Amino acid sequence: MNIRQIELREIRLPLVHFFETSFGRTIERRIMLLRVADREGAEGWGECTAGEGPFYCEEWVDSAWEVTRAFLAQMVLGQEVESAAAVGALMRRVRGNRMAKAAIETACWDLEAGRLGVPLWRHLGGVQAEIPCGVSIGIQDSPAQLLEKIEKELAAGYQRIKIKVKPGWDGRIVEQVRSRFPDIRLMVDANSAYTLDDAPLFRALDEFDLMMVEQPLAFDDMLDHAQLQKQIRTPVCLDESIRSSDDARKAIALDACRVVNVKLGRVGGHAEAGRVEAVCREAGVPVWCGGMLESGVGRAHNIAMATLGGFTLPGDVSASARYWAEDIIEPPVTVTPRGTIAAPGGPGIGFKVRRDRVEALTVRAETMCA
Ligand code: OSB
Ligand code: MG
Repeated sequence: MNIRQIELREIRLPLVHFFETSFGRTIERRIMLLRVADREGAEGWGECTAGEGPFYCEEWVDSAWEVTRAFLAQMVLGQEVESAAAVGALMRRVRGNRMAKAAIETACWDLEAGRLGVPLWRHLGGVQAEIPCGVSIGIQDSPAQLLEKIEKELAAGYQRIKIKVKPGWDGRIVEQVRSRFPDIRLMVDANSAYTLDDAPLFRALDEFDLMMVEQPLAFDDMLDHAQLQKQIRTPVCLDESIRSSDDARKAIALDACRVVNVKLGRVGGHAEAGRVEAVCREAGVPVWCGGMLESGVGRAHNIAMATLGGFTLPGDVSASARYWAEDIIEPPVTVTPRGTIAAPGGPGIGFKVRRDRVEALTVRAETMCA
């Protein structure tokens, strides 16, 4: 593989409904898309999952754009590598910035699978032709609104409900949801909104039979999560804290988590995501695919990753229509009545990028060549 051209685009895409977490509310996404092309003109698409501000992690759209333009693109352009699996190593000198790196790396995987004429999910070693899906429901303006949303998602077939929590929107909300829906698969995600001082809250949540509690404590912590896990029955799931397969290995060794949320951007791309999956699978720790409010391109990459064997729990990858009035891929991602997404049969990511729509949504673009 030899990448000759990298094209960056920022698009603006308004969400159908605002999405609120403990770190803020998103109404419109700013998304960096990335297209790679080789000498023969084969192309691949990636999406940077950095958000509008450095709140989920240190990266955001503008930092990703800048580090790609000033450093990462030059490290990859014109370099002969054996396969997409080797692209990550070309960018090793740059520390962190994994979401920016993943945009390039995942685009290269799409290009490679496309050139081979095989679906990306098969090329990655995926074994599940259909993946189980859940939904992540943000903090709402009222409990009634939350209950209504849950009702609607269950009717659509989704296999598990995740609700966002934050101080003031936690114990009593979970209690209301559980009493209205006694038997559903339910979990909460705190996005690092608590400290060990809040252990009593999490002990109280044990009573509601949650599948797991996701990232309750600091984004860069493992020791306190291990302390918390000792005090509660509900499994702790780590999201923000797991940036590599080494992190996964250490978190498991510490018993800081019993479930892992894998996000392509957070770990730097498909190769590392595969290593996280392998470490967890070998340790008997189930994983699932997280989401970052992706457009169709990122969503398609998530679907491919989630077909790996260790992804045994329903993830946060759901239908395009839950986020966008009109997606940038064709066809949009849809969910079956049994709450699954079928892995696509076409080559590469298996969805066609709608160039006309991307063009219409673009607010800036930059192309770099070898
Ligand atoms: O913590 O999983 C998270 C969205 C933005 C930032 C962080 C998270 C999320 C989600 C949404 O939970 C998942 C999705 O539906 O894409
Ligand atoms: Mg999370």
